[in-house]
Amino acid sequence: MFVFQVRRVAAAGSLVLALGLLTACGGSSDAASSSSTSPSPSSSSASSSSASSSAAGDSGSAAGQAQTLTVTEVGFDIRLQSSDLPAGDYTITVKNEGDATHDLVVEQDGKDVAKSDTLGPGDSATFTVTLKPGQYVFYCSIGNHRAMGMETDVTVS
Ligand SMILES: [Cu+2]
Repeated sequence: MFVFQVRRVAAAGSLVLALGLLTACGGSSDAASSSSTSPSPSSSSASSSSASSSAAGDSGSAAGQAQTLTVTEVGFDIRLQSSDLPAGDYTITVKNEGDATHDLVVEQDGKDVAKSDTLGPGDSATFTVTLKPGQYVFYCSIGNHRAMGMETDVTVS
């Protein structure tokens, strides 16, 4: 009976040694803290759990994929493929295929949230905007173009 207990202690000791070797292999930066002689087994297990959490590393940012949208301005009309868009990050390309100078402004609840450069006839430009669920208006801010009909409602959901 006594011999059996001694063997169990020896086995436990070798297990601790093996775990120590594994820890040393896993994170060399924590070798100093794991090799420190701590008298109580509870504190040693706490240090090993902190070592494993530090090994998780940074997960990075899950950047959403930007969607592309093309808006064409012809005459005093603003045309886009769909006036119902899913929310997300957008890269909007504006093409001025008319004979006048135009731009494109993205307005939400009466506030401009994004704007393209001013485009001469035949020019195009790209800008980015994050569209959240809500009601938007895409319009041209040049002169009185908006009053002439250069605006279109867009629903983002
Ligand atoms: Cu215009």
